[in-house]
Amino acid sequence: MRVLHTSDWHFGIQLHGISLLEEQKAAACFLEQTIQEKHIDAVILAGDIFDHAVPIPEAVSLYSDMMERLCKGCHIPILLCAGNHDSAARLSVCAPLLRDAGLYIAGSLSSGVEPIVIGNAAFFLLPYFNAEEARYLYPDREIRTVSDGMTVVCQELLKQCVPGKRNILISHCFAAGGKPEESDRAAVLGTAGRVALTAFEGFDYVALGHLHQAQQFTMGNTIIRYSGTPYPYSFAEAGKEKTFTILDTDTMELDTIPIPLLHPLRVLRGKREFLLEMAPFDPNKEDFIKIELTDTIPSMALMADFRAVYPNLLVFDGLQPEGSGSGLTVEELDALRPLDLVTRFCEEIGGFTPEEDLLHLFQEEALHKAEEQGG
Ligand SMILES: [Mn+2]
Repeated sequence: MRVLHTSDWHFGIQLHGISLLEEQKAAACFLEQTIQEKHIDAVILAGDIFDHAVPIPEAVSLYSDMMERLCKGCHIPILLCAGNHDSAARLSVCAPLLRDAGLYIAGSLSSGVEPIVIGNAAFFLLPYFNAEEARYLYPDREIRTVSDGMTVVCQELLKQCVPGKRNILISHCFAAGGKPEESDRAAVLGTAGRVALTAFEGFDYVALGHLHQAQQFTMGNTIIRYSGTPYPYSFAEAGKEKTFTILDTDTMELDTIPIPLLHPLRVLRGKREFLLEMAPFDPNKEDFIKIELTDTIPSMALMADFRAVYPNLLVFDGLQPEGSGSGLTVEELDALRPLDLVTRFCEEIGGFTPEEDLLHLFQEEALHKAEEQGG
């Protein structure tokens, strides 16, 4: 059997204020084409179906249309779980009815999850959850972090593994050791929400969503993989290939299918004169463009000159005027302690240095809360 794994579609997401619905529609068409050409038997969507808990109507329509085309048009089952961006309740509306149509949805964490057996595989659908939800479900187990929660939940699920089948877990979480992308907005505060890979040991394949870059780990005989998003959702992903993952459940071999992009993302970095002179000769003027001027402070007038050539110029950057603060990369942000982060925020946004009392309050209240909720 051939299972296609994808995640983090984030229907309704914007890129620097531009709707990506057309790009997502094109990706959905390509998914349908891939299902037919590669003889796919089942599709996994590992969370963050929508970008917001209350998605815009156009995003809901696109999702509805895509599910209909896959389930009814292609006659294949779809297995999906909620991510941290989804509303569990909204995503799982009519879920028991939709099962009959081949659409399997897990909204929120619940006990008694039974495997869904399709062909030679047994699928376990596990939506995004925090430590609190796991504690509520298993009050007599010691669960302090989301990693503890995942360990307990997986131990329960593993009891129901189906012998002779490939047991596949579908989940949405931050696996320890994973690399976040700039567009993984919710994934950057501390390490409290990270799940130890050992939690997954025992399954044959773990189809993950949450991190936007495709990546893979192994733990014993367990393959743990993030498929990555179907489209780059930040300029930090410019030039990186986006793919669908295909798992052959007979051989356990993996294949990736590159996804064509309606508007590739491109960063043009250089001196103003050079970039302006080269622009008319650029064969791909419709790309989503970010310009970084290395010798000039950006101005509205200059941006208009570039936009005359590049209609999809989304970010216009350059030398910073004297005295302005600098941004942080994901890696820098990741390395900062939460208290440094608050200090920076107060200094850069509020224009004041926070007093000890305020930091103490944050330490006690906010940080505790964030750790409880697992990021
Ligand atoms: Mn996501």
